[in-house]
Amino acid sequence: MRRKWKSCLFLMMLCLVLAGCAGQDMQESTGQTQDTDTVTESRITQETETAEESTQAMSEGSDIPEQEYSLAEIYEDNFPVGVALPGWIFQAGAEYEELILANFNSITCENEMKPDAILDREASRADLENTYRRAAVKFDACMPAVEFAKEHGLKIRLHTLVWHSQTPRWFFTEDYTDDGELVDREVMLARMENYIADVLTYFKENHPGLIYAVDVVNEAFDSGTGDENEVRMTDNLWYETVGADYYYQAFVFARNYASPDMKLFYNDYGCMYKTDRILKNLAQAKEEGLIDGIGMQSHLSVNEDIQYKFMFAVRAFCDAGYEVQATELDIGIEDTEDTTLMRQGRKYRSFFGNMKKLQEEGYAITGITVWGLHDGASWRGDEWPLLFDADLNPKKAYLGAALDPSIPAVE
Ligand code: 9MR
Repeated sequence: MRRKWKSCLFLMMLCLVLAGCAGQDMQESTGQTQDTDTVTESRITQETETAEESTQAMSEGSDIPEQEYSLAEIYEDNFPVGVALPGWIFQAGAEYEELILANFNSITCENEMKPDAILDREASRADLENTYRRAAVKFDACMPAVEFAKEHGLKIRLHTLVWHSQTPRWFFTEDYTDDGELVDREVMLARMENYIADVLTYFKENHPGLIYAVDVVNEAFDSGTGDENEVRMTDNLWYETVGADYYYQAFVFARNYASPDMKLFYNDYGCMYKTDRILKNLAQAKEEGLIDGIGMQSHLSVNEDIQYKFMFAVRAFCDAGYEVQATELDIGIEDTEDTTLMRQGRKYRSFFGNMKKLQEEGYAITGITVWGLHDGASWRGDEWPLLFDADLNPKKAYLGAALDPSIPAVE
């Protein structure tokens, strides 16, 4: 994988050198800046700013910076480095594929393994007698990701089985219609069990070894919704049909049907602000051996305290016996001034650097996944939160994640 990337880079560099001035003329006539072109074509090169950085980054006799990284390789002794990908990206062309394969060894489907992608409404409604307790499922939406991962030896995080969002209302009703009457606890527990069983069994039997982590439950705890333990009560049909223990029941079923190499995760946002609540609510499942890890989504902003507050939560979860994965990392900024991009780079450096350090100290950190490949494809596109810009150019965020010396650590 790396060799392919290197030879591709070499070819691109050769072309650029040969193209020389002609290339520059063309840039002017097409209105593109040289900076954009150079970085775009070399993809994994870096914008250099100071003489010192230039000396370090330039290859001899060429003005093409030769900084080359693979995040997966940098952290290969620590944890997998993943990226969330939408389905369309597998048809988006070779440059996307190259970039993914050069940097990541794990992927998460951004939407295609969620219940609204897997549940088959037509098939469920067509055969209600047989599907009343076991809704039909289909896996066509996630197939491009599954095939891509298998072809290139990547692993997949399965996101997600039980979530109040992106789970259609019809799944909770008597006749699988949007406005039907909600079923009772017993029926919904059966549907939950069968859904979890069918999804996990499908991957276990058809793609053994592919799924290494499963977000069994997503975002179940929220303050101020009315539940005494701060289980999310509002806008949550799982809570409404099954009750406050729905997340616990999901882990019971998941453990029953998962293969031993599928680690079972509770995944949530804002984990550093609700560490105690998460630990308290998961205690029973943990005690019973039903859960392996906590997925800290890590949708952060450049103003948040990563080094102390976030890492404190990581240590607290690990100390309580959980694995920790950062499952949806992105770090938003408010503008794209150079100084802001540098701050973002430093935050990424802090995030990756501290996670690596803790892992090396023995904390069970078992993955970092960024939530999207580039700013143009991010759910927070107006906050430029990712490692690559919309033209796939590496940002200072990327250099920070790669622990490049041009991005000073936050001390
Ligand atoms: O990135 C996902 C976006 O494409 C979807 O429109 C959105 C719909 O709910 O879900 C986004 O992913 C979410 C993830 O599944 C759970 N944590 C929050 C993520 C961002 O909203």
